[in-house]
Amino acid sequence: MSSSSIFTNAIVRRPARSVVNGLRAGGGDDPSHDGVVDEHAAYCAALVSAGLALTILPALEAFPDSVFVEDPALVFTQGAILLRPGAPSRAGEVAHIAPTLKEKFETVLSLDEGAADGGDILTTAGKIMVGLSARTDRKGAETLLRLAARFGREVQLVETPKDVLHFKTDCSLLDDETVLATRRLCTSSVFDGFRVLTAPDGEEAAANALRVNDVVLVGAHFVKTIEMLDNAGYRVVPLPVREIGRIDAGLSCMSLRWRAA
Ligand code: CIR
Repeated sequence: MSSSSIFTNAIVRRPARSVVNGLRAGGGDDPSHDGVVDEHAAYCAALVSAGLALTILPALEAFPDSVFVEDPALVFTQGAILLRPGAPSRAGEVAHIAPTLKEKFETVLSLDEGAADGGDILTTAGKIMVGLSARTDRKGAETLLRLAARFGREVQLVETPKDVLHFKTDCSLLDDETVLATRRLCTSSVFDGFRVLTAPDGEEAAANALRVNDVVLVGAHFVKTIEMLDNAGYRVVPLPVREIGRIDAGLSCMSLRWRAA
């Protein structure tokens, strides 16, 4: 199996009632709280079925977007980095995830300058790609580059397409050699050296899939993407994402995943 897709552990956080007020770029209806709870439960069950040991953190009412634990931190086998989310309403989430990371990892570093969201960080087998976006600025990305070097990891700065929330809104890793990406992202040379499967037109949001061990979690209503991945030989687990999709989220953002040493 691809080294970049092997995970043993994950952290998730229960959705707060306030999740209905989660940030969204394009406006639109609130998600239903019950719907998000159901989608989150299905997601947690899928991670457990894929073989992960889950740590489930309690809901944080003061932080509507805190269910998206991917954004305040970056984790690896060797340690963790506390980030600085670019949305002011999310900055306080870092202090709430820090104690758990300090319990789980011997080394926990902190980004002390700039801004960076985990949603902009794609960890591949060879390097960590950091997308500059409205949430991740150059200062944050360059600081991250220096911190990741302390874990022996190389960082490549890349551009997130304009008006796209996060770099990983538009891509996910399917295995060490292959990414699933939107057409608008792969027109740049960002994935040179990778095999690229393009999300079918109209299913751009499916690009935020999640490869975990031997399965790929994909939004259940992205039927063309599921067929494409199925035909390419991946074992797809379809999951409901319509409610979290209303607040600009997909499948990577609800967990922090790593392979224990
Ligand atoms: C936000 O705008 O921050 C949330 N509503 C969505 C965050 C999604 N995070 C992710 O994909 N890593």
